[in-house]
Amino acid sequence: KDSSTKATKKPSSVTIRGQAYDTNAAWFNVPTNVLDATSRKLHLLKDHPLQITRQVMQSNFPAPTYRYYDDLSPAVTTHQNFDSLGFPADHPGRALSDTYYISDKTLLRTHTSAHQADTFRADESDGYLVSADVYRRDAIDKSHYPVFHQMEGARSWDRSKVPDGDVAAAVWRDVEKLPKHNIVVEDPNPTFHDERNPLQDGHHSAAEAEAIASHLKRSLEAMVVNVFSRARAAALKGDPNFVDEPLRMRWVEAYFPFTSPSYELEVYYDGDWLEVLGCGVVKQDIYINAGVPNKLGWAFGIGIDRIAMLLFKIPDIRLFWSRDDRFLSQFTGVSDNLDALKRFVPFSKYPPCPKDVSFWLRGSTTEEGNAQAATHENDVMEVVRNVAGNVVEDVQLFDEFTHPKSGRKSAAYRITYRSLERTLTNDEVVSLHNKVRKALVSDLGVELR
Ligand code: FA5
Ligand code: MG
Repeated sequence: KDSSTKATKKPSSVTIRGQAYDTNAAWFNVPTNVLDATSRKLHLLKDHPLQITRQVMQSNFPAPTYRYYDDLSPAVTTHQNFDSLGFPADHPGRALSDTYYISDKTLLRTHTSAHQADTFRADESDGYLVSADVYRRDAIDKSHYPVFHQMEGARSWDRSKVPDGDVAAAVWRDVEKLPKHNIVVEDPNPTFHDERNPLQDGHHSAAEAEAIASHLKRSLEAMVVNVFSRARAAALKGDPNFVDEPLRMRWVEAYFPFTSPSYELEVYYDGDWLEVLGCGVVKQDIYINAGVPNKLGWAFGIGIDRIAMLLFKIPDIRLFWSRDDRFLSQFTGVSDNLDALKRFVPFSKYPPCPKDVSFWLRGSTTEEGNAQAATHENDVMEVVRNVAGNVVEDVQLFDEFTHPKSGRKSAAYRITYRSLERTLTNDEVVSLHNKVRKALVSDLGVELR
């Protein structure tokens, strides 16, 4: 079952945020560097760009309507992360190749939605925001790191507390109170669609879904407009070459097991549409299972790192984890004065050092006919990360073929080594790369070519 690396010595228990968890050898796949990240809490660290970005985003969802939860532990149950949200048993997100497991019952949350059901059950306010670190086994490049941060927001209305029981009218009154903006947002699709993006029949009337979706979209547009006006002000202050273009946003249809209808919001950035958040009308079963069947409303989830990279123009996601003063000192004082926000000034870039490695993959059966897990790309990523840490900038699969006679598969990867903090010597990179090659053999059972 376990296709993850052997490099991780499997402890019988691990401690996360002061709480001990028993591991299970067949499931445990959390490398030390990822485990160490669980204690960093970058989104709470004063004057850290992720903390500043969280603050800017939160200011658009004010108390007391919204209550904030910023310090929930990342160790959650598979029930919280998947089952409570209606993920099917065979959903790919549950695989060991995609998710960090502590045991068959406990994992590192892959999204802040893991707290939806519990928060709906416990929270008596109209809305909430959960900001937290989330964990995914993933590719390695300048915008992907195994740990990132999300903010989840939800807003509910209680049927039993709305005058005349007319929820749609009550929601529209709340839409009127939202901040206005004058940006034309592209939104070509209907609010719901029978096949592609259905209304929850039997739970919501068309009028209710329309009202809730409008409140959802107007609230999120207002936040993005606010974030980008701060980003624009920072750019105008610091960058003489800044091209001042109007903000463009568009809504697209989406799918999540726990919302319907569902949407994603995209922002036009650097010549391309960039997905910034997913959202939708909360599946009524989640409220029902949480013991609050009279509630109905919306939820969203947004990536904080991605927004912080746009806000400060930070070029590499690894920088958030830096303890280098040349990085951290650039944000001093901003937590207490958001108007002092300015763009990040990159320090000199050290040269990249690319090295290639190619190997025969482990097959799905051994010669003895034993079933064996095939090598997953995320396993390769993790072996490289375990050996090279944050000195690896990018890992790209650049060649793949199957031998016509033996049927064996070969893969070739280009690993780009580059430190954010100093120039690496060639000897140092050669020695690191040799360690990576050895670890690929010992941990994944591949055969080097
Ligand atoms: C989710 O995680 C859903 N839980 C969002 C949601 C919440 C939908 C509530 C409906 C209701 P998704 O995997 O698309 O969805 O991630 C949401 C956002 O997190 C993305 O839009 C993006 O901004 C950010 N994100 C996702 N993956 C990464 C990554 N590898 N690196 C940085 N940001 C990421
Ligand atoms: Mg998405």
